[in-house]
Amino acid sequence: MSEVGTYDVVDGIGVITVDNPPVNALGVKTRVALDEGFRKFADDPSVKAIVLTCGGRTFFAGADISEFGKPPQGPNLHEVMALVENLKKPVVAAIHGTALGGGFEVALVCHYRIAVPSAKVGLPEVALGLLPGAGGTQRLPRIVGPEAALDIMTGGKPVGAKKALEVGMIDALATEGQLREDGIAFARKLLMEAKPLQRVRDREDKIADFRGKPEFFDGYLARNARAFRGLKAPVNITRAVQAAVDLPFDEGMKRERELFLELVSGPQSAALRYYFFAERQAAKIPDVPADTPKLPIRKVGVIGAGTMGGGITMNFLNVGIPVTLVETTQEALDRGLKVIRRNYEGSAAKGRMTQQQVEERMALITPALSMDALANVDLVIEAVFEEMGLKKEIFGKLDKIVRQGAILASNTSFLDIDEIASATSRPEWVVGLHFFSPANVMRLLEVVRGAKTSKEVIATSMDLGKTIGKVSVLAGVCFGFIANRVMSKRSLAANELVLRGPTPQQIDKALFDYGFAMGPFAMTDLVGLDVIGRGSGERTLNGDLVALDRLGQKKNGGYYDYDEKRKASPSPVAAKVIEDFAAYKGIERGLTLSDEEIVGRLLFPVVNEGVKLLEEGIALRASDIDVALILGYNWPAFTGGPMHWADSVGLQKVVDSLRSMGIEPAKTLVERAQQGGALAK
Ligand code: T1G
Repeated sequence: MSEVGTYDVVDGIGVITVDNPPVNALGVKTRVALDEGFRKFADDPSVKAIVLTCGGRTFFAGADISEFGKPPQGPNLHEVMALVENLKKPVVAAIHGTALGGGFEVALVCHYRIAVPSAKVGLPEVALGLLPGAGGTQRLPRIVGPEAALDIMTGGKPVGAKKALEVGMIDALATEGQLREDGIAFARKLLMEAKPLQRVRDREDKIADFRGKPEFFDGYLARNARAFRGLKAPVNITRAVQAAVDLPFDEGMKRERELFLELVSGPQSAALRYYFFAERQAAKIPDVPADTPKLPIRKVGVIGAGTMGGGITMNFLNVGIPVTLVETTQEALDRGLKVIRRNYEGSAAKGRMTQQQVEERMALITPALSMDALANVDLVIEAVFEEMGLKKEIFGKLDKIVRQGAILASNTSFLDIDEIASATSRPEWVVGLHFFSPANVMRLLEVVRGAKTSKEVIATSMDLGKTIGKVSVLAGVCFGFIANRVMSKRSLAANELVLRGPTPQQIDKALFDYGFAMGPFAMTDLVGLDVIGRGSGERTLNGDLVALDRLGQKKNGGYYDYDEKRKASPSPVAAKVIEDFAAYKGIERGLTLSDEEIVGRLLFPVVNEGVKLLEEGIALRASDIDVALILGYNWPAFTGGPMHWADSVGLQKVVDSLRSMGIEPAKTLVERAQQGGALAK
């Protein structure tokens, strides 16, 4: 008897309801419930049609990802789906919440699909390094056509119900709050119309024109080469859809299975499935229970309308939270407001929002020239120049102005939160909220916990990330917290290595081929050598280039030369500067390394610093470091992040390489290597 399925009959309509929290994943309990329910109604002559629906917050949200890699249990999903698809009675999927992955694939074996307007449907398996392996690549093209199907599956984004109706993913919209009744009514209407039943698998009209046209699929991959770079799943999805078009259904299903098994057994999917849970694990703070009270954040104050302050402000405007934006001069305020408006107008120009939404968001800003305007906000985020004296002065004033019970946060990217808190009488209300530039885009929010920060403030700050569409990662107080601290080791290693022989382009190419969007030298040229800084007074390689007025892409080139279209080419000038600086440092040149060795030289020190963060208690767990770097620095997610990647490389190899570079491996790293253990479970 199923623990999570209920089956009732309403005037000849069988209703199967599955309620398996938290998201009705298609784990063994859910599959048993489906198998039981459909067998029961298949054999019951009084049942003329069936409605499939779910309890709780959502229709099936996909296969149970935690079951992957474990021995299969209970009825096989494909068998249950075949049972449904071959019923001689109409089956209606009644969808709410997010019918994703295997969840939407189950809906595709039903004869019809209805959904409430707030529902979303989709096939996001690509985010797990997979393809829809329960027939999605074979059925979706049959109802929306191969072009739309490819975009839906390689993009992986959920599709809102209204759009889903337009493209044919669903057949009708239900009314919010009466999905079950509408499902029954829809089924009853089918019986009255007595239309012949058609299985999705038998529909050919949308795919016939693409049969025997490999050039369409090759062209799709060529057009998306940049977006799909390094990724296996989008390629396999494309080939599976090509099979759907060219092969009889059952053969297409076999091809889908082959392409799925290739992915599910590969390192990219293992890394992305690991990362799926890592993102959710980051929300769990051992000494701050999930039921810790969270403070309502209804009004926010932001101090500083520069690049960071403006980006931070937009996060709150985007979710309807008003912001009082404080600057010291009207000119600075106007400049900040102009940048925010320009960002929104840009989105509107791309059709991502309406002009009305632009105005609505801008109207949520209250510009102010005095911090007195922050007296009644729930949260203040300071985003001024990175100078401790200035920050302490501001927090001292905030302490006198802002109501008790408000959170006082600093967006500082490396300064000591405890020292900032010491400027107030309420250190338990002080926390770091470290956004990453561009703050309205990057999804990482480092929540920096001061020695006295209260648990309520931590709980509220962690939850705030989710509210504004980010992932919060808790960090302790140290220079650079998590992401900046570990990634500074990559910059250091790159600047060291380039003096020994490998060129900026060799180093950048090695990291580009590893999966980064660009390497450290191309990034420095993009950001600007003057912005990256000349170091604290001593002569640096960067400083020598800046001294030649080589500021990067924006002026005279930097590590590369640029043509008028900003196309980079190796720079003889930069090469000379590098040689001279190496001579000044007394460093011998002529080292030649393979790409793999370059990657190790730059990234193993990052792993080592990550282990030190764990030893110092700055990061709670290795997977938090992976989340921080993937979301804060675009570390390629298909590697799982530095710590998961180090496990896949082998910790002993990391230890040996560090030693060959003259870097002392962290104690825990050496121990784990000796034990044959792992850093990130
Ligand atoms: N399997 C197992 N656990 C899952 C899960 C899943 N598919 N989805 C969510 N959870 C857990 C999650 O770990 C968390 O647990 C809790 O549910 C709430 O999730 C054959 C092969 C549905 C939009 O990719 O996108 O089907 O931390 O915090 O923000 O072709 O979860 O509470 O212990 O994310 O409201 C395809 C993945 C699978 C959907 C809800 N499906 N899930 O978001 O809550 S592969 C997906 C999501 C597949 C088939 C293929 C989101 C959500 P805990 P949450 P949320």
